Amino acid sequence: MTQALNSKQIEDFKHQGFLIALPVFSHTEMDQLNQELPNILSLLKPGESTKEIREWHEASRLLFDICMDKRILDYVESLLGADFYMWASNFFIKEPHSMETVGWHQDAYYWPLYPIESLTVWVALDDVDEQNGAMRVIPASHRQGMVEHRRQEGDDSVLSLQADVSAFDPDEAVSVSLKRGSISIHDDKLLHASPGNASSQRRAGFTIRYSPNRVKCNLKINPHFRVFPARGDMCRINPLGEIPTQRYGRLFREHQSIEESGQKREKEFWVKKISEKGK
Ligand SMILES: O=C(O)CCC(=O)C(=O)O
Repeated sequence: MTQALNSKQIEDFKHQGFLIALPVFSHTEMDQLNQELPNILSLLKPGESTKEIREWHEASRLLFDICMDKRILDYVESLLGADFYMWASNFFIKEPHSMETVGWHQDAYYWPLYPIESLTVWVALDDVDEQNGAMRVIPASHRQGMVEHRRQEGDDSVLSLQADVSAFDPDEAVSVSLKRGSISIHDDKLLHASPGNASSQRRAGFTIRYSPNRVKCNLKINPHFRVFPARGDMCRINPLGEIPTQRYGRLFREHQSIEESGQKREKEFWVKKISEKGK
């Protein structure tokens, strides 16, 4: 098994639920990627925002190759073990002076995946810090299990289904500062959020999600779910995706919104709770 992370980093991830500042891409590679990014963004239709760029690794070889970069997979293998797949990617781009935030949440609340064992790699396309709206995380919050999420309207968050802030202390949050080309990794139960970008510097991140092969998607909730085996055995319990051949491409499928998926997932949690009580 590949051990790109040392045993202290693996322990830290288990205890804190995240790792930061892991080097991956060189400055030259980042310059190249940022130079090519407009070719992807130009595929958005009028009225669509960068949030709509979801799972375009299924249509764009440029993005697919980032998701399957050996250096990233080596880190992920240290945490998930020898058999895992990649299944999602999206951009979180905050332009200068953009007040859009991401409310407190746990990724697993939105994903119809069982068991809850997935993780996210956040690739920094820019230098990211408190000034331009870096992600904030609550260390070790993944160990307290799932927190109730509630609908919250009327703030600047791109997510309206947000974690109940009475269940944790937002003042314990730490900022995930990253140099461009480096990555952070977070557990799917870690509470995280991000503030607006009041600075004059762009804050762009590309997130990639990975799961062990034993993790199965409820296709009734997400019928578009496609996996790309990354390491080890072929994943046989989820539908396989097709590797894209064109360098820049987009999906035209009707995505279920993240909110919609969260609502269905919320119902599932609810049903589970009732059935647990009934035991
Ligand atoms: O980049 C951000 O601001 C939030 C990212 C996020 O919520 C995630 O990667 O799950």
